[in-house]
Amino acid sequence: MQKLLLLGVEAIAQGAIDGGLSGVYAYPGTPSTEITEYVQKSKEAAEKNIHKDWSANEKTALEAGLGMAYAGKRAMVCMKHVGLNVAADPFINSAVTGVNGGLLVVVADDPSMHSSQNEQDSRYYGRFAQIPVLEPSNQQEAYDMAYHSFELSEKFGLPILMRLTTRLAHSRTGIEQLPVKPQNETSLPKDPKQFILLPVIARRRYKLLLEAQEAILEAANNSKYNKYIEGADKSMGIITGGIGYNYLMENYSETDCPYPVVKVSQYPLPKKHIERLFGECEKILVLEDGYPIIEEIVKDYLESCTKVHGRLDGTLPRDGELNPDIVAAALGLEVKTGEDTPEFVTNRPPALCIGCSHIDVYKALNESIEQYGKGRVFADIGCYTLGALPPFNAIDSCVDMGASITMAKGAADAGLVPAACVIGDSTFTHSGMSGLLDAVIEKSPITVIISDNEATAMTGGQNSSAFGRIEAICEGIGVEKEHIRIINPVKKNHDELVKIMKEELAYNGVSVIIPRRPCIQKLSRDKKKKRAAKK
Ligand SMILES: Cc1ncc(C[n+]2csc(CCOP(=O)(O)OP(=O)(O)O)c2C)c(N)n1
Ligand code: SF4
Repeated sequence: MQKLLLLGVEAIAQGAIDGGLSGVYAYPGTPSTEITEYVQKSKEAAEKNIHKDWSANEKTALEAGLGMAYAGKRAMVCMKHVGLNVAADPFINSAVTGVNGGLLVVVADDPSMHSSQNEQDSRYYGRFAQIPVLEPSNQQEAYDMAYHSFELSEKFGLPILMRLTTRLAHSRTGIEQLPVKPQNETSLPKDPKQFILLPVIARRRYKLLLEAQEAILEAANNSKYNKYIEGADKSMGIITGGIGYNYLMENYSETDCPYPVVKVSQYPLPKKHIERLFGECEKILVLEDGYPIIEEIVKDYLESCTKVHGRLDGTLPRDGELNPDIVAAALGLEVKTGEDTPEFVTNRPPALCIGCSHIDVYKALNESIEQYGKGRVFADIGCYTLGALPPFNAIDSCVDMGASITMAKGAADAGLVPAACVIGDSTFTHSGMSGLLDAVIEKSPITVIISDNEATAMTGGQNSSAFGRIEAICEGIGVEKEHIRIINPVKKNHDELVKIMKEELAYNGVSVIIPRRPCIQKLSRDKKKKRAAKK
């Protein structure tokens, strides 16, 4: 079989395609976005008619993936870690319904928060849902796991969670492909009631999930991804998972690791290997990227708590991602520092692009709202979050997708009137719409600015589900037509935009202002694509 040079995320996409995928459902989010983009660009996926359009948010993506798995086909759902909070309801319930065709949920975590609001660890969600969790330690494993995950899912009749972290997602290596499998035929679940989670059925389904736990643990004990690796020096044993294993091996690239190692890449924890390690070694070092979940579990279920070292006792930093140097320090090895960074390499703070439409929106907003005083602009997540930085200093919050409208409503309820909020077009259809409905029902005095650049710009300019629909959605939700104001935010319209903003801030009810101008980066990328297509 040929070797392909792939990023970790691309390896997952190719593994899923080769493993019989019928549909990918996703909402973009770094570092997971390229899984879906790879399927979107794949000729093979197009020939096989694999579903690959973006979903409005992670919850709708997961539910659609579950629907495909209900119909007997193999589906993959992809998101970044915080997306799993949005999809948590169907995710946890999908472990109770179970699946018919295989369902793989891929979640990319971002320890050190390179492009995220937190560094939550999705392995907790897998444990919470009580389903098997896969965590690749390299790109080949990512490919193999995606390929085989559908069989595992169909064997247990449960969704499978695959968790990876940024460095694995975004580094590249050669991948050996496996023979391509056909897609499943459409079929109905054997138990026609299993997807109807009425309490009487849900209780029965939940018992089945609990009964499956022993077999799921046995599968982890015997998984080819989990290993006990012999080592002569028993003064220490090492438990490591995912990319932590890669970093460990990097420290012993010229010699064998002298300590016994348990490599964990399929959860629940392979108790068999861990008990052996505890029996043989004087102390235990846990190396894991993300939260100290392995460390917590082994401390809980094995007696000799004092011999476990890791993030919880300060042997490794409590937060941030792992790297080979942190691992070296924990192993007591010399930390080899690289060359000093040359002076001309300086940190470049993120900034809105010159010519970005959000700039004109913030210039007008700052001028319009000044008379009411500070602290009343609730924003959301997207390029426009950079309005928090100088020279704009225009926003006062950014919490999670959709929180701008709802927080403005709550602040207005508390008497902060007027309250304004800024949200992007993609974020609006992701999770802003339902908050707008709350505000309309209570006629809250808020001014909603949907800064529409006709793209999901922050994650690379993917199509936005809001495209061409925003004013119709707002009207449908019940915003009064005369308080839906649309304007092109360019310099020559600055005074007009300020006038509109002042009028709507003074209105005692819900108003929506839609400054609409395409993202210039997306525009220039689209132009290039068109030119290339003409050649
Ligand atoms: C729950 C969740 N899913 C995905 C993301 C990743 N993400 C951050 S901003 C954004 C979209 C922003 O698009 P839009 O609202 O249109 O604003 P723009 O960047 O175009 O200005 C996405 C997908 C996230 N932070 N949280
Ligand atoms: S990518 Fe687009 S939306 Fe983001 S800052 Fe640049 S121009 Fe603005």
